[in-house]
Amino acid sequence: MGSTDDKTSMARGSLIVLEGLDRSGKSSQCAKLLSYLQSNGFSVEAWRFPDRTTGIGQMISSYLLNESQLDDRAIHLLFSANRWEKRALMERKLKSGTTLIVDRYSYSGVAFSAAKGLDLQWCKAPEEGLIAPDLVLYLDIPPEKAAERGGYGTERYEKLEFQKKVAEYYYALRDSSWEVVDGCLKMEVVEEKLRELAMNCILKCQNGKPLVN
Ligand code: DGP
Ligand code: NA
Ligand code: NA
Repeated sequence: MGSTDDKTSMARGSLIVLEGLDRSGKSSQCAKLLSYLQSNGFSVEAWRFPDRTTGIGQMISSYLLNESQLDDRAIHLLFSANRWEKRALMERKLKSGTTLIVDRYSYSGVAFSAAKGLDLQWCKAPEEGLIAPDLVLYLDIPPEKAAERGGYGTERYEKLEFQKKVAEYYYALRDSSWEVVDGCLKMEVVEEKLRELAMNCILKCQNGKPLVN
């Protein structure tokens, strides 16, 4: 179209979230997607939640490493607060045209806590008002298969029975922003699918799809 030197008409970036069980391949796919988009000239950053670098993030990290104990609801609210403390920066980045590739977001927040037996609606409440993802790429892998992949580490949630429950909640949370990608396909095939879905999303956002909470 015409000139875009008016700042208010600058194309915004996309909020693209990757979700999946532990060991689903999310983190490596985030890195691959980031470098693909960067090498194609897009303004893009990789983020992750929990962001363990903040004060709240350090409390979360110590909990995940079983170095501290916290009430289930208290840790739920800390995970959520960790997303809230980054919200303003997230909005600025998106509005200034930067696409964010985010490893985990509110869906992890709800699925992991609901899997402990907390009420689903209670779990969702503190996530309300965070920026809604434009696209959620769910890497779908059977919990048994994830457990085999080099084994789990020692973090709190990396146990097969628990991950099975998390998977059930993830399925219950699917909405129109989701694209489910078979995480058992060859890595290169998954990579290609994610590229295509991400590119479509970025173009829609550039063409004026609004940013919503
Ligand atoms: P990661 O750094 O992506 O490996 O995540 C660490 C662990 O924390 C992983 O088992 C998933 C879990 N997790 C991530 N976000 C949340 C959240 O918001 N709430 C809860 N309860 N768990 C989360
Ligand atoms: Na993990
Ligand atoms: Na990860």
